[in-house]
Amino acid sequence: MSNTRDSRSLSPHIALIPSAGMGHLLPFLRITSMLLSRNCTVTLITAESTVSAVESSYISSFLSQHPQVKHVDIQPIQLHSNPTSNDPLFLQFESISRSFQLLSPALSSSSPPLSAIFTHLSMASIITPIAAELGVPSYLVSSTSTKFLCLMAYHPVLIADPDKLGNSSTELTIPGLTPFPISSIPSPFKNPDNIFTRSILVPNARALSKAKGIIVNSFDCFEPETLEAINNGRVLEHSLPPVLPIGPLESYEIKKEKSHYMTWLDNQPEESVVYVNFGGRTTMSNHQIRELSKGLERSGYRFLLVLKCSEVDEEDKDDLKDLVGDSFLERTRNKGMVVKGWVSQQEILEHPSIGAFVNHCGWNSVMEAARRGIPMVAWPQIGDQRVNAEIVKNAGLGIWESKWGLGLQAELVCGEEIEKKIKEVMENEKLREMAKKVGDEARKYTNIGGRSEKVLKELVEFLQK
Ligand code: UPG
Repeated sequence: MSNTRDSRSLSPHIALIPSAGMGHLLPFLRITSMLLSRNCTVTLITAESTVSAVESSYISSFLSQHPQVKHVDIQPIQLHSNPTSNDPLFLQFESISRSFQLLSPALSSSSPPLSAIFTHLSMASIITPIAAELGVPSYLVSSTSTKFLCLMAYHPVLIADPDKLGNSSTELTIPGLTPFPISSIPSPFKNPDNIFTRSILVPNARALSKAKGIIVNSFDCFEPETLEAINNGRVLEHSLPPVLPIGPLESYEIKKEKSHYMTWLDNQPEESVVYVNFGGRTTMSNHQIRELSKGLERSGYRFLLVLKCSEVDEEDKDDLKDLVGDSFLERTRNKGMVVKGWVSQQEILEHPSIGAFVNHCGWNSVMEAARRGIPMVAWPQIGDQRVNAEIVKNAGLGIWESKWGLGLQAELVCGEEIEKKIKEVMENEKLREMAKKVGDEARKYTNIGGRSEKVLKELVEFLQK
């Protein structure tokens, strides 16, 4: 095979390297599809064993629907005994990041030669030096909010001056941005000895400035203050390369048989269903599941409730009846549907029957709701999610009860409180209008000529040169 760029009008050849977990994989698949429709040549580099079965199945069905994608499957390096953490995502991350350190030969022999490498933020410290050695520009893909990205970029300053997060502080100020409530800052940020902080946050925060740019799944009018401050060089000028907002990312067509829950949605009136899903890896206590079911039932609204009981899908063995109770399923048979495991959220959120979305504020979910203008009840748990919830509230996309916690250690939120929030999100006309406006804006940004579409077009044109 020739190693020179062929005459196919020098379309850029981009290698995409996602990180572990569905929340990181899906935005890469979407960007891959967006690049393909802009005539780019694309190589997707994934690790052979994934954390969840659903990850492998998404990769293989994406590849079979997009046969033009070149695929490199990397065998992850097995970690030795005595692992540093028991978090399956973290272990997978460690294993694939070690194997990606050996990617140089595969990347340097790419044909046609690479125009750029896109990798996830969490791989910045590994991939940016490889790209620099090969003389190929590297772009980081941020799957979180731009505001949380700023917090990551500011982390080296926090580590150098721990007083900024001292016990008496209630807020953290990053010059140029509105302050972050301390309660929204994930605890590993405050603990330099934490395994996540040492192995992922610190090296990657330092590597951000080495990239040519950071592609963010966001759009100016959703995070106006942050994007404006960055674009005008008022914030983190030396720690961040140019930030390129191309969101909300376009969904790609999923060809598969119609699922039973989609058929059920077809039979529900427009905007009548409350959709509840806490993403790919959020689990909650059985007690909290019972209270959530109670809240849904008491609200009187139709619902589609999706439950997961384990971060790793193949380990999820709990029976639905034990989780919500046999009688609950019986009583709500005509009103709701409960599904355990993975659903196609993209298809669900695009269905006209969906009236509201109760979610943990994983950023992909937030952008998917924004794209459709669906009002949310934000119920964040860990990581970036509280920062994201505040953005959702400020953008007018949803409501957030900041006292609510989620997850096994959190204080129980009772059914009556949940009922109230569901009624509020379904009945507050002003909120529904504001959320619709967010959806209208999102479409303006991503339609031809819209700002997000232009940013991607210009990037592709730049890489073509
Ligand atoms: N999804 C489905 N079906 C499901 C559950 C999720 O299709 O049953 C999709 C969903 O549409 C979304 C993605 O999977 O595209 C999940 O991503 P996200 O909503 O961001 O949630 P997490 O999986 O929890 O994502 C992790 C972190 C989150 C962070 C995100 C991006 O938990 O806090 O914002 O990664 O970095």
